[in-house]
Amino acid sequence: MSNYNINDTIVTISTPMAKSALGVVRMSGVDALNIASKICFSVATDKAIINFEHRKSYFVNIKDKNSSIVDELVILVTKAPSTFTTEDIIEFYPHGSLIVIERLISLILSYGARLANRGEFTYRAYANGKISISEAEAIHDLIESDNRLMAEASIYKMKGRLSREIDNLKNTVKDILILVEGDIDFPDDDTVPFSYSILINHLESLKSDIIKLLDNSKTVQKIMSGVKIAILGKTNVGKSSLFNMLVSKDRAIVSSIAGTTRDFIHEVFYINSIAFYLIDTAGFHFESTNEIEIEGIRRTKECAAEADIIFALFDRTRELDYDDKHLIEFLSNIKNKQIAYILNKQDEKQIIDSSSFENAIEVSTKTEYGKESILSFLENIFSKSDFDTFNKESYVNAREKGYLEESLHIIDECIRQSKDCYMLDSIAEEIRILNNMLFSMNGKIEANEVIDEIFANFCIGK
Ligand SMILES: Nc1nc2c(ncn2[C@@H]2O[C@H](COP(=O)(O)OP(=O)(O)OP(=O)(O)O)[C@@H](O)[C@H]2O)c(=O)[nH]1
Ligand SMILES: [Mg+2]
Repeated sequence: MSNYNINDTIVTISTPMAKSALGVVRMSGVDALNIASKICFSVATDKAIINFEHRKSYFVNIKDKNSSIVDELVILVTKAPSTFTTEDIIEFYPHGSLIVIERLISLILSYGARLANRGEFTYRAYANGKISISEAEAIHDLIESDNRLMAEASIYKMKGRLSREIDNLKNTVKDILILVEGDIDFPDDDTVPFSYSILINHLESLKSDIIKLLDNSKTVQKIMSGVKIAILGKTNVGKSSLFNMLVSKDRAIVSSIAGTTRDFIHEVFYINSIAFYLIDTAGFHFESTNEIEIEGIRRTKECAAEADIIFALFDRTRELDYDDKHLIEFLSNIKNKQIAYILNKQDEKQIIDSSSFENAIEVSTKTEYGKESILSFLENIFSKSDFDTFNKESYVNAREKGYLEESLHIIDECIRQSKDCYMLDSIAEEIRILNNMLFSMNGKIEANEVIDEIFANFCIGK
C-alpha cells in the first residue's frame, strides 16, 4: 500500500458486491472529472457534462463507447481539495444490479482509472495529510463496530478526539525541548530559567498525563467493547433457562434431561446501550468419562477464562453436591473477574440457604423473580465516573499503546538522568526520540509494513 502510486485515478464499488436497490461506486484522482465528462450525459439535454461544480449532484445517463446506456443515475461531485482524499471525487449511485455496476466500473477503467485496493481511499486521505494514521484506524473501527457505543467512541476518535490529546503531549514535549536546548545554546540567558528540578517537574507532569490517557483509554475500551458474561453451573441448574430469560428469547434448548447444552450459545443484549455478550455453556460435570462432555467442559473453562463476568448458577432445591462444590473451588482460583452467585428455582421448596453465598442473587427463571436484581447488578458494573470518562476521552489501540508505553520508558530515563544532573546534551537527545515517538504514533512517520498492515484490514471501497 505504501508503495502505491497516489497520482493516478482509482475506482471501485463501496457497497457490498451483492444485488441491492442501489450501489455506490467511487472514483478519486486527477483524472476523475475528465473521465466523468466522457461517460456522463445530462438526462435533460442528452449532452455530455463538461464542467462539473463542487458539491453538486447531477442526474445523468452513463453511456459506454457505443453510446449504449449503462444506467440512469445520480452522481455527486466534490472537487479537490475539500474532499475526503483531497482529490477530485465522483460518487455514482447506480441501480444495485451487479451487471450494471460491473459495466460502470469497466467503462471507467477503460478510460484509464485503476481498480482501488482495500482502504486505498482512506490511505490517500492519510497520505495527502487530510487525516492522521490514528484517525484512519478509527474509521476502520467504526466500520467494524458491532454495538452503538463502539460506533460512538470510534466516531469521536475519527473526529480527532485522540489526536488532540496527542497534540497536547507533543506541545509539552516541545516546551521541554525548548527549555533544555535553550540552556544548552544560551546558558547565560535567564529568560527561560532552567534548573534540573524544573525539568523534572515538567517530565513528571508529562508522565502523569500519559498514564492518565492510558487509564482513560482502558475505561473507554471496556465500555465500548461490551461485557462478556459466561453462565457456569452443573447440569440442569437452569443455565439455558437463565440465558433465555436475559436475552428475552427462547433461544437455547431447555429440558429436564441433564447435559442438554453441549456447546456454547452466544447472544447479545443491551442495558443503557452497553452490549452484554452472554454465553450459555455445557454443564460443569467434573468426573465425566464421556468424550463429548469432557470437550464441553474444556470449552466451558476456556469460556470462563475469556469472560469479564461469571454467573455461577446453583439449583436451590437440591443440596450442593460434588459438582457444585468443585465449581465453587474452581471459581475461588479465578482472579480479576467479577463473579455473581445466583441461586435458581426460587419458586420451589428451598433447600440451600442464600446465606451460604456472599451477595447471592435469588432468582426463578420460571416466574422471572429476581430478573431485575440481575439487571441492576449489570447496570452497576460501570460507575457514573466511568461514563463521564467515556463521554470525554478516547481510546488507544495496541499500536498506539505501544508508543505510549515506550514514551513512558524514555521519560523515566530522562528523569533518572536529570536527577543525576547528566549533561543536557544527553537528555536533549532522549527528548528528541520522545518527540519522534509521539509523531510516529499519530503523524506521518511510520514504517511501511505498519502502514500496509493497517490498510490491508480495510474494506474495499473505503
Ligand atoms: N421450578 C423451576 N424449574 C426450573 C427453573 N429454571 C429451570 N428449571 C427447569 O430445570 C430444568 C433444566 O433447565 P435448563 O435450563 O435446561 O438447565 P441447564 O443448566 O441449561 O441444563 P444443561 O444444559 O443440561 O446443563 C428444566 O426442566 C427447566 O424447566 C426455575 O426457576 N424453577
Ligand atoms: Mg443448558
